[in-house]
Amino acid sequence: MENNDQNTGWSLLGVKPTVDLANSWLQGEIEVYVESYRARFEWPPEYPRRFNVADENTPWDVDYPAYAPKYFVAPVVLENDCQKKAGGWADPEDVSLAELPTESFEGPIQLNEQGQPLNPRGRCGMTGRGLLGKWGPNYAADPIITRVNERFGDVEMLAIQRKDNGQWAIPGGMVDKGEAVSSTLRRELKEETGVELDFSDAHLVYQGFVDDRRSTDNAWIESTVKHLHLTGDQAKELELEAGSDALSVTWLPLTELSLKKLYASHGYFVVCALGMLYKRQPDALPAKFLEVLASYY
Ligand code: RP5
Repeated sequence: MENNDQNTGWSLLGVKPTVDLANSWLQGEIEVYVESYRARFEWPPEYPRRFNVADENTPWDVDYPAYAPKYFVAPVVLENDCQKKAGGWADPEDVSLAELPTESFEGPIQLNEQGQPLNPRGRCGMTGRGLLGKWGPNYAADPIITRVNERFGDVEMLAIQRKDNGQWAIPGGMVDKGEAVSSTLRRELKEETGVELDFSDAHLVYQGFVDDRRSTDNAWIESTVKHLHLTGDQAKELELEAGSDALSVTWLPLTELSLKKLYASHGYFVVCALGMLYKRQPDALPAKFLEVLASYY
């Protein structure tokens, strides 16, 4: 693509980026693929230590007799067994009693000899469900809302600070049983930020595996990620109010550092969403932000 002032929108701040966009990942098709890293090397405080799995030993078809991960299921999951408690959100602990899907966004789901689903990114050093309610994929929805702060020229996202670990995050959440994902996106945004928005024109960024520290060999999160980029006037109308799951809510300025520090794969999702926006509408983002996008890898 030709790199000139007409088609790249440098005019918004009158500054040209210093990076070579011609050689950037932004030039190609933006295909979102999430690796498993946090799922192998991080875990919530209630988990036992993960068994350390080297990259080459993660695939299920690699023979790995020394593999000895701990089994862990959090008490809160057992207490919410849907076959024992009305309104329970978790599968029964006995996997043979659970209704397992045969495929997910990641393709057909493999089972091990005990009938337990196998994580599509391979071994991650712990078996059981940990803090996740479902055997196999646990579906989430992530609404990315961005704007350009006209006063400072920053690109900002509507972010919440999570109560469980204090990290900033997309205001997403789990899809309830029988709920349409479009409703989850709306509901979670409202519950966590106080903001009500319509997602019918939102752009689909990704559907698949999330690199979440709660993942195990047998339970993981897959999300539908959608993006809405608001005009300054649309964003001004919104009144932010942190919900009960959030410590706070803010328009978070996006920098290389703030993106890297976002929860799970959220920084990557936001970068991909804004890269896709840049391709649809090169004038939408200030030149100085293109440097942040271009240097993401
Ligand atoms: C992440 O966990 C997903 O991307 C989603 O944002 C979130 C859902 O979990 P809770 O916020 O409900 O804990 O993996």
